[in-house]
Amino acid sequence: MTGLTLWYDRPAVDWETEALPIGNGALGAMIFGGTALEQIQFNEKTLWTGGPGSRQGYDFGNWTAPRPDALAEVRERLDREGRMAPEEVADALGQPKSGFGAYQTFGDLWLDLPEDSPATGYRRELSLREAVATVTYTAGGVRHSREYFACHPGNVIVGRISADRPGAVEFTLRASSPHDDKRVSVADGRLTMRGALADNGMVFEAQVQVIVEGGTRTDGADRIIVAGADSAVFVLSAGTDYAPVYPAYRGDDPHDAVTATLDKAVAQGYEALRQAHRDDYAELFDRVELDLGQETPEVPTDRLRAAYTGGGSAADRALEALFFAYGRYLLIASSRAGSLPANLQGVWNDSTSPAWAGDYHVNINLQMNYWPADVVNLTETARPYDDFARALMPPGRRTAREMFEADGWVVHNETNPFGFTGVHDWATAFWFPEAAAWVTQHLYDRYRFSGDVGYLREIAYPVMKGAAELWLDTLHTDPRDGARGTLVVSPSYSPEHGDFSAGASMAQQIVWDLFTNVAEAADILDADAEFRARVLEALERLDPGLRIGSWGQLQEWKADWDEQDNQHRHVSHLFGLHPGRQIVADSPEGEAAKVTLAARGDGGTGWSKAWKINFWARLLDGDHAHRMLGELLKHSTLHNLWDTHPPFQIDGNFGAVAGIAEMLVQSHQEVIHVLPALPPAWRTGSVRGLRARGDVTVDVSWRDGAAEKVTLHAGRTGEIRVRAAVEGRMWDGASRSGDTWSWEARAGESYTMGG
Ligand code: FUC
Repeated sequence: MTGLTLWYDRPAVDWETEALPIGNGALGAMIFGGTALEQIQFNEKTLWTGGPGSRQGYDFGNWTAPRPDALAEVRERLDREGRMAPEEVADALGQPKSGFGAYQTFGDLWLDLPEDSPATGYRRELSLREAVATVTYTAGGVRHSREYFACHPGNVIVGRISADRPGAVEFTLRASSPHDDKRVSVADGRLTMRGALADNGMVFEAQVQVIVEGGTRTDGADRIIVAGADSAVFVLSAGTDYAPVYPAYRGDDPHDAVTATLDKAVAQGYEALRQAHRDDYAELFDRVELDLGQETPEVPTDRLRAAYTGGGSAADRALEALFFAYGRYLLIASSRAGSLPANLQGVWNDSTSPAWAGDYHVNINLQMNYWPADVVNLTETARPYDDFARALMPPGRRTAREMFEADGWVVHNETNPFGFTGVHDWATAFWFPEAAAWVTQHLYDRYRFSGDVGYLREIAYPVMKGAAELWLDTLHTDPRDGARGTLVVSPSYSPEHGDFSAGASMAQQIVWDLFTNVAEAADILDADAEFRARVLEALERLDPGLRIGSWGQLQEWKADWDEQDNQHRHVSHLFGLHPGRQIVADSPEGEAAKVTLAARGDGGTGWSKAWKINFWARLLDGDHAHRMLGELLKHSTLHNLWDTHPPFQIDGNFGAVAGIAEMLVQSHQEVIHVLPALPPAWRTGSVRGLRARGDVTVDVSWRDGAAEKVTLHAGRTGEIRVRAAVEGRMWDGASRSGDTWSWEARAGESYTMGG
């Protein structure tokens, strides 16, 4: 398929809105594509200030002195008075942040290029098929080309500089970094930049090897000079002494690993690295193909986006299909096994003080990053998320013990790579112990997609169980419910507005989701009978957090405080609709969710709009879901198709990809629903390779808004249930009830309906 390329007719000037991202999970780079000066800003995902050793002092967010009665006092006041201002609760339970740190830019590579005559025929592009960024132009009669990619198997970033005339390649490569405690040295065409962060002593090192074909390569004191070459290649490797292990979070000096990685890559050579990259990337990216009936006009991507109307033209659909593919590209580029998960900016950051520290917000943002991972057939990209969740347990247990006197583990509103599981004191965003439960949701969901019991047993279940233990010990009997003894979360806070109260809807729905999942998991694993019985008993008594209020809305709080003109970006009380599975479409709660969403409006920040795509898709309203995609593309998307909050925040890219998938296939309710929310704007098209829970891969084509042919590839033997309005061919043994078909599928077999 054509059109899966972002391209521009000018070099990038602005990092955030114009430069193009490449990455391999651990490493990221932003390509500017200048003709006189090339800038390649780069990152390594573990380079963080803060944490143990920070000059500010680091406390993991745990209370620096015990507060034995603090929580009980807040609870009692909420029981008496019903609500408390966030500032009062922050005074009682918060404390100033110390040593949280921030994700750091590593530095920049610069190529000083000869100032020839002006460049003509300029093109800068990012091919999503190849995961390669290229820059081409003509100057002084010579066609110059550069290509860049981030190779996951080799763990390096590679660039190649070439020209169509022998001997015409000439540049000086140098490096810079805002960390003034670094040293740069050069030997044998290898530039080394090494230092330790002033704040926490974290050691970082990057090495860049330059290799030339023809011409000369000269070592300067801090730069490498290439002249008269036919072509040249640079290979970059970088690392730090970070280790994801509580409590010190430090490992080996990075020098040996960075050297070995680079030596190996250099020995492989450019073509082999390119091939390894191509194979590795294509194996992931090519699993899914989306055709929305698009036609890609020959205009640069910034103009394609600026011309987008949301109205469903073939060019509009081209942008939508490109945006979907780009989200999958970004996930592959920013989240691969062996490093940290994608943070608020994936892996890309050019600053020493990025917005929200470029951290891991867990009151929606980190979770949203991984919503698409399974449904768009990139389950491997979620491995860092699994590792991160597991690594939060040791510090989270200590926080649970010290703050809640509870078993299990906890994390609050946001965290860092150093196990920050406690609190700070920003009144409207410091208290969110439900985050741990929410983080585990995706682990269970990963099991539901794959059916991999080994994964459930070894990886998902221990983390889920730990999160559930906290709530078994912490839920509070709500005096408002008298003899019924309903269990509520107290104190609870609906992100990131309103008052504190007991039993906010999101808190209840998250605990409902966790208890439901962990009880199911224990049952599947035939494990922990006593624990499971406790969970089921608590679930029975749990206030489900689903109330329909005075104007027909789903209530955000247990008391009917919702204001009809409140358009806050968080729509937390619809958690049970998405990403949860407690609220189903066409039920009274589903209808109330519609009322709530309509009142909240179609505005919001980037991620908020992305969430609303998912909500409307789950409510089976494809037109409204598509409208939200339109709002996102029109008003919250930058020239380089990054989502903007503002500023750039990658969750909206990922949330939107998940939302598009939800419009095409849903499977959260034990049935594979094909084309549940197809918008009129996508009259005819097809998608191949989406995943449904139960280890099924789905291909579907549709015409004039109706499914034409559906093929299901069964990964496992067992019952498949499919809801699809499709006419025509059906195999023996399938039974039908309404528009739902079911049959016993055999592993490895494919089943086609219609067509
Ligand atoms: C949540 C949101 C903000 C922002 C921040 C990183 O707290 O409420 O809008 O996205 O995360």
